[in-house]
Amino acid sequence: MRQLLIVCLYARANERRYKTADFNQQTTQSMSPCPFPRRRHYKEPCYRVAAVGFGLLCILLLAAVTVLATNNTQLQISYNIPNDNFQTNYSNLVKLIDQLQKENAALQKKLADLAKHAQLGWVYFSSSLYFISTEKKSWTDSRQDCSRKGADLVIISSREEQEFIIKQLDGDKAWIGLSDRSTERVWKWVDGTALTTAYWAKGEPNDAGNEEDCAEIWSSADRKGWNDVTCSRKERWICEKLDFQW
Ligand code: MMA
Ligand code: CA
Repeated sequence: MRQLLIVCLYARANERRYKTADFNQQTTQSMSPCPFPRRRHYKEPCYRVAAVGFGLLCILLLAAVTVLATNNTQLQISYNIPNDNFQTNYSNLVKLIDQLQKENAALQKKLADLAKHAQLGWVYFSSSLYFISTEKKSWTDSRQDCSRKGADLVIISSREEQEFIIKQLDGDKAWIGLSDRSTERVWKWVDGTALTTAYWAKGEPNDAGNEEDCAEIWSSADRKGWNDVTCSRKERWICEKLDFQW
């Protein structure tokens, strides 16, 4: 039905074109006959024209589809992006960038914090920051100073940490966060934990004069290790900030 309509319109259009051409030439001649005869007879040739047109259109479409498909494949190959995962990969990248920006900001903050501590004399070792005073105070006043600095007196929990502190002290001595003030001979760290592994100097703790309840660390060549002394004695002290993680 539709094909028939197209054929008719085509035939009529040709007929009209012929008539117009004749008028423009101002001729009195009779109009040229339409190459497509009216009714019945034009049906077959017009059909053929339509079929050829349709065929050409098909070829054109096929060529277009082929070109587009080839281009798409080339695009995928050159960017190496699997088409199905493109959206997922993109949103994963966005998430990753966001995460990296946050991590970078946190790291910048840590670095600034570390720089500030270093400027004030703190030293970093194995996830902790250490401050060794030049001043001398009683054990309690020393502990208070550490607290003001956001720390506490040092808790020594490994041979490496012991060696590190001895090295830092360079022959001198200083308070550590250990005492038996609450119960005699029961040594406790400032965080409330019991003493398990001790690094006492030879012959210590001796509670000389029955009044030595606070611990200090010696670093001299001949006497290395901890010693118990009178808590009111004025000594240098060591503060520790735990868990300074990178
Ligand atoms: C000695 C020794 C220690 C004691 C101090 C007190 C130098 O070391 O007896 O055990 O604590 O003296 O000054
Ligand atoms: Ca002692």
